[in-house]
Amino acid sequence: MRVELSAFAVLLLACAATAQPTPGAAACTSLKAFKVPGVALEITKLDWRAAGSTPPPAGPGGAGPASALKLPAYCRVDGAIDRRTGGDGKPYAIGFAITLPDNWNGRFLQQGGGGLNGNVAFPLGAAAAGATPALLRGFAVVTTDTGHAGTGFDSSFMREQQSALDFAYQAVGRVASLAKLIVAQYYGRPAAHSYFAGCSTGGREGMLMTERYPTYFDGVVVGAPAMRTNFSGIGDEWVAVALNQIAPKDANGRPVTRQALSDSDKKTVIDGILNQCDAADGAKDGLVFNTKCRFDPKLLVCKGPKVDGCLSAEQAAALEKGFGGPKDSKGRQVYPGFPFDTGIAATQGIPGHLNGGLNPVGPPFTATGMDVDARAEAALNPNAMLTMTSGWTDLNTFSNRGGKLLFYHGVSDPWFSANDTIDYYERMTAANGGASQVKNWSRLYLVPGMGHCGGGAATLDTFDLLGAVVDWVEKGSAPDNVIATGRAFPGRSRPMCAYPQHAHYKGSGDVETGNNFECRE
Ligand SMILES: [Ca+2]
Repeated sequence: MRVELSAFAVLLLACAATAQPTPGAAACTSLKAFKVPGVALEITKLDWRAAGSTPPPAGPGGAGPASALKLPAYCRVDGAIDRRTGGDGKPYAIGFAITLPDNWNGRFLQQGGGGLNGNVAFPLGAAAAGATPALLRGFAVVTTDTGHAGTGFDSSFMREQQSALDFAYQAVGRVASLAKLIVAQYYGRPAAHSYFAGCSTGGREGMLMTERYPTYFDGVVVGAPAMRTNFSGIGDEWVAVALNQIAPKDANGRPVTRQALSDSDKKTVIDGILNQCDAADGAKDGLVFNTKCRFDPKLLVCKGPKVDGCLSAEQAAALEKGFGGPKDSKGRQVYPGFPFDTGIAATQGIPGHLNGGLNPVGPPFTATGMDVDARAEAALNPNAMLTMTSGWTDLNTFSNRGGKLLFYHGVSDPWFSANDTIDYYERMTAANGGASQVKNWSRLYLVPGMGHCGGGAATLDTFDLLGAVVDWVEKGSAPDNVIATGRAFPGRSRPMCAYPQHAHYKGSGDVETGNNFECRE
C-alpha cells in the first residue's frame, strides 16, 4: 500500500510537472532576485498569466487589435532603472515591462513607443505584425516609457536634462541591453535574434537602433518615423496656413481651416485625384499605388462661376501651395510637401489636411501667414535637434553585420509626410553604396490611403513586416512577397512593392487578387 501511495504521489508530481508550463509561474517569481552589477534596477512587479488572457485596451503607442486576442501563457516583469530626483526636483526613472512567453520562440522584440511616451505600454508587439502580434508568436517583448511619466503631449520633461536625453535616445538603448539580460536569465540562454518594431515615435526609435545602436538589433521595422518633429510641425502648419488664407472665418474672426473647401469640394478633390491617378497603376480600384502620378488641382478649376463639382482658382492655388510644402526666402524646401492621396479628407484618426487646422499637439492652426525663415531658424534649437534622426544616414556597421531595415509610411499620413521618409531613404541609399547595395538589406513600402501608422477609409493597412524582416534575417529570404489586406476592402489583397516600385495590375485576372499584380517602377 505504501509503495502504491508513493507511486501515486510520483504520478501526481509528474502530472503537476506536465501541467506546469516551462518556465512557468515559479520561474517568473524567481526573477524577483534578478540583479545586474552596477545597474540601479528595481523589479517592481512579477505577474504570470495562464494561456487565454487578453491584453488591456491599447493605450498610446500600444496600437493593435488587442481586445480580440487570446494571449499565450507568459510572465510579465515590470521594473524601473535609475530611479532619481531630477534637476527640476521631480521623480524620474526608466520604466519598462517585458512579457516572457512560456512557449518562447527564441526571439526578442523591442516595441517602439508613441507620442511623447511617458507610459509603459503593454508589451504585445503589434506594430506591422499583421493579425498576429509578436507575443502571440512566442517573442519576448519589451516596452519602455523612455524615462519619464506623463500624459498626452506635455513636453515639460524635455527641460530636465537627463530626461530629455533619455527620451531622445538613451533609454531605448539601456532598456534593450537590460531586457536582453532578463531574457537570457529567464530562459537560460540569450535570444538568438533581436528585433525592433515601432511607428511614429516608435519609428524614430527604430531609426535610433540603426543609427546609434547599430549592433543591438538584427532586424528593425520603422513606421512613419517622427524623425524631425521640429520641421514636420512647420510642414503641417504650412498646409493649414495656405487653406486659412481662403477659409471662411468663425464668430471670433479666426479662419476655419476645414471649411476652406466645402464637403462637396472635398469630394471633387478626392474624385479628381482618382480620375487623374487611380488608373496609373493599371487598375481603377480606389487605390493610388503609382505615387509618381502628379495630381493637378488646376484641372478641376471651374470654367465659369464656382459651382459644386469644380473648384475656384483660389482653392486650386491653395491646394497646390499648401501641399507643395514650405520654402524659405531663398527658395529652399524647409520640409517636403504632402502627397495628394485619397485620405487627405479623412475624418477618422488624425484628420486629413482638408479637414485640418486641428494641430495634433497644440491649439488649432489659425495663422494666415508664416515666416518660414524664422520658423526654420527656431527649429534648430538644441532641444528640438536632440530628437532628430533624419541626419545620420551611413549605416555601415548595422548593414555589415547583417542587419535588415524595413520602412513603411501611409501616403495619406497628415502628420509626417511620406515624402520626408522617401527623402531619408534616398539619402540613406546614396550614403550606403546606392540602390544595388541597399536593396540587400533595406526596403521602403508606401501604403496608399493609409493615415498615420494605420487606418483610412480606403486602404490596405494590414501587413506582416515583422514576419518579413524575421525571414530576411534568419533565412536570407528577401521581403519580395509581402501581402497587404485591409478591412476597407474585404477579400482584396495587393503585393507590397519596395519603393520606387509600385503594385501594378498585370492587365488580366481578378482585380481583387494580389497575384494579378506585379511590382513595377
Ligand atoms: Ca489604382
